[in-house]
Amino acid sequence: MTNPLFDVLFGNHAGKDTPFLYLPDGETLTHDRFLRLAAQYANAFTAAGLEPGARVAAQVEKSHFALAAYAACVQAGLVFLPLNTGYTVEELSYFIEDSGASMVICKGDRREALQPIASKHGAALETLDEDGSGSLSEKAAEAPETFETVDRKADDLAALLYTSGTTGRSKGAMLSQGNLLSNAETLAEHWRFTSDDVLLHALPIFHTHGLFVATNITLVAGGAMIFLPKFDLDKVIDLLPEATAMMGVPTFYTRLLDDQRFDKDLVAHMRLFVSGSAPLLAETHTQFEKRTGHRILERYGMTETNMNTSNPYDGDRRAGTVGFPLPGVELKITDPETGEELPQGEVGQIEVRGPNVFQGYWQMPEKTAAELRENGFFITGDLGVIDDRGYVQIVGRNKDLIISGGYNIYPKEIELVLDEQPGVLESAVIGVPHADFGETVVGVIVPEAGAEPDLDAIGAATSKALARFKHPKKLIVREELPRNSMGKVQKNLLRDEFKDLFVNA
Ligand code: MCA
Ligand code: AMP
Repeated sequence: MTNPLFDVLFGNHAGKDTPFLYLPDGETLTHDRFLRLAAQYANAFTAAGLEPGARVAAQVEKSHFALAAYAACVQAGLVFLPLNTGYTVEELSYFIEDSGASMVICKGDRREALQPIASKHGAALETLDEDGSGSLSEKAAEAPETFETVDRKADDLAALLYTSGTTGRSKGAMLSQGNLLSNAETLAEHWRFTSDDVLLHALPIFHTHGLFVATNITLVAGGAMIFLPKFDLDKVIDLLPEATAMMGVPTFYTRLLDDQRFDKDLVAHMRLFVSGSAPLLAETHTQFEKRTGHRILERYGMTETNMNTSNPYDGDRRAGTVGFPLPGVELKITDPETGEELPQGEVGQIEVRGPNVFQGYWQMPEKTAAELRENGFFITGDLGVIDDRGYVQIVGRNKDLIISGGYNIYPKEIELVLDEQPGVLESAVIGVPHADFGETVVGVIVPEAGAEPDLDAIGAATSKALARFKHPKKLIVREELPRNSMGKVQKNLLRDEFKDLFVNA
């Protein structure tokens, strides 16, 4: 028996003194040292009574300790549930309850606020700060540096990642060992990663992009990562000469292009820049090539599916497209009404099937049935078209979603909060173009008859309920919302009206 994900990502590197992580303080962590640290955390988890299959929810800052906690979960057969560090206590409460997490790991300064919630739901609470301090590390420090890897099968769950939904209720996407491993192996090969690669890692590690794409691929290849706590323009520019590859959301690339230090010489030795999580403007692609001589490789994925398509490594990387379905992934464009496949060249909804596609939504069989067909095709909610050369182009979304700086925001979640505020009759939340984040959030509020809603108080209520990146950058008061003859709010009219709020300012 084996643990396929652990064996390939981590076990293969046991005993290797090759560099794995270049840390911000100048220290280099070898693959072997990292594995010994992970084994200590795995021992700490087991000593706390966690059984294979138990969920471990972690809201911790990015650090090699946090990454070791992920590796430890894989080794101990636990289901890793990473959470955006921006989530409020109210948001966390839902994830802890819904997932039935057996352990919650948080920053030290969150312990007090989370203790009652963890206790209420019977979860153990441990702390872990970015410098490695906290109760989890204290327990791990006492533990042996070896751990007997727990057997797992390809269809056992490895991770639970929450993704918001159009109803405002987040859904836990269940990702199996096989989902993560197949995609990491495919991408490592497709993008030619080897043990010589050094990936400049500036993404957060609580999402698919930073954890399952950037990190898992590097691990499959046995390469190394320059592990930055976050995207810091000066640091990225300083460190690019040490790297061979970088992955980022479009905001990374527009910020780099806005800086004159970012030029051909700085990236002469780089072999690959990958973009995803949000649309990369064709203009950014073109400017990037002009400035650096590199063509960004754009790919397309989702939390539920990992990566689905990619532009070619060799061959034409076409601006404004997300390339071809990855090996082993089937993609079709269907009529949203009938589900029938459409002829090439017609716009429809994108559906995908393959070993990358998740196992369903945690304890939400109806939602799973609505989006994951019995024949294995997953309805992505993205609208696309396949061009005459087979490249997939994403032309829009069939779901009410805003992507700000690579973070997904579902308007419904914000509307539910706004609608509850005193003096508010109803609201509509829309995404409008934003020069830095691609899109940003605007809230349109309709007051109750005779009421004058207090916008400061509404801002404060939003802060308590929702992570900062979801807050409307502007609240606008309107007498009424535009509606069609069926009574449906015409958000397209609002988006059009406010489209210049953040681009021409
Ligand atoms: C930070 N802020 C944001 C965002 N990030 N507001 C809107 N959208 C954002 N994305 C807010 C903070 O709350 C703060 O607000 C202010 O902006 C500055 O915060 P700071 O941390 O300094 O921001 P930053 O460092 O400039 O961050 C911007 C960023 C970051 C570098 C673009 O958001 C980022 O790393 N994004 C990557 C997201 C990602 O990995 N997505 C992948 C999801 P205030 O000043 O008001 O307090 S996975 C996925 O989508 C699929 C599967 C896929 O295909 O990959
Ligand atoms: P998430 O909810 O974080 O899983 O985000 C998945 C969504 O991000 C997809 O359904 C797309 O709408 C969007 N997305 C990811 N990559 C791209 C891309 N390269 N171009 C356009 N949209 C993308």
